[in-house]
Amino acid sequence: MKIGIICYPTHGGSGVVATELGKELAQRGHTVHFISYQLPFRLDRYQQNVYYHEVDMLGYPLFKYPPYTLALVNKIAELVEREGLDIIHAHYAIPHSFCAHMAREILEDCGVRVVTTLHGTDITLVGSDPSFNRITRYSIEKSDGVTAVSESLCAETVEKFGVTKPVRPIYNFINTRQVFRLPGSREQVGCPQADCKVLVHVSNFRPVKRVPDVVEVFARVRKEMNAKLLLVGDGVQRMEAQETAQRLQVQDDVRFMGTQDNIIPILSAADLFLLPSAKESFGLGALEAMACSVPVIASEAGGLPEVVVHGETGFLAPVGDVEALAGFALQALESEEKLQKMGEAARRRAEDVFDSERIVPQYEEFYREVLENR
Ligand code: GMT
Repeated sequence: MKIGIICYPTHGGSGVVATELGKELAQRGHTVHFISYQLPFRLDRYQQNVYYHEVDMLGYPLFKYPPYTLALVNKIAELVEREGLDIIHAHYAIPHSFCAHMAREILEDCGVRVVTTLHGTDITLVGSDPSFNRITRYSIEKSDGVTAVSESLCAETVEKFGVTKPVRPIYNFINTRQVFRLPGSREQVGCPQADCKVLVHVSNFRPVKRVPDVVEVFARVRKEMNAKLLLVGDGVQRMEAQETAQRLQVQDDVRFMGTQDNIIPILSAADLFLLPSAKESFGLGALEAMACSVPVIASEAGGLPEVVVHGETGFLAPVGDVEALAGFALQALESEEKLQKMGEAARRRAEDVFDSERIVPQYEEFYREVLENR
């Protein structure tokens, strides 16, 4: 198949999933054309069957807001025509799915099919806002196929938008042959002592991630044992997290590592991964941690209970309940044996349920169904 993938190029989960999907599809012999405003950061080396098309933008003083979406529509239409794309796969409803529909409108009867994958915030935050609500609903209803990254997000989409279009759950995935716990990582992150526990959080530090809660949980753990917290990422909650660390007097044990392209060595140094989000359609960071044999302490939000099995691969607690989250963290850290057992269960779940070998064929099958219904 010839597939066009429209995605965000940044460190967010939707862009990562879109890029990894494109690379996996290309390996399976499909031709994949990525369309974005910048080279997706995971597209860092040449791969056969993979092409990248940057959206060209004319800057002009008249434009207070440069009309990126119009340039994107133009680029999609151009590519569908020139490359004869079978599928445009839009990751994130706003604006990618809408732009795909507009491009098809321009081309008239070109036969290209539009598949939209919903990632979470496009439904729970952005798409639900009155400023985008109608075009989000339109984009879903007009798609030839719609997927969402968890059962929870499928249900929320139907509930929030009242759409009649079926939404197929296809979980996020990870290539467990490429992602696994790397030896020697404790030394690399500067925590070589075996008695020092390492807790890790990775996110974009937006309010939905509740980064100060991460610090609150850590401070309770730190009271009981020698431990370090590695915070990976950056965003609006950084200051608040720093202030929380100062207030709770754990600042010397909290390290702000900034945004990182490769988090595997950091995850490989972790004893626990913390993800206390207010909302989370899936929680790709949690899956990445699990692939590195790290148990996850997370909130019960959204799709997280579909990823983390409470008491087996980690623990889940209500959103904002830092006491409960800390209690579970301490429970997991109780003994080396328990920690190792949970880490192994986490890795097994990543392999058995979320491996790319299991999930990518579901997308291929979905494309075929959509093309057959032409
Ligand atoms: O988590 C973010 O804020 C980034 C966002 C994105 O769209 O890049 O992540 C969403 O998509 C990821 C990939 O499908 C999911 O793993 C995240 O759970 C989801 N984030 C939220 O629902 C808050």
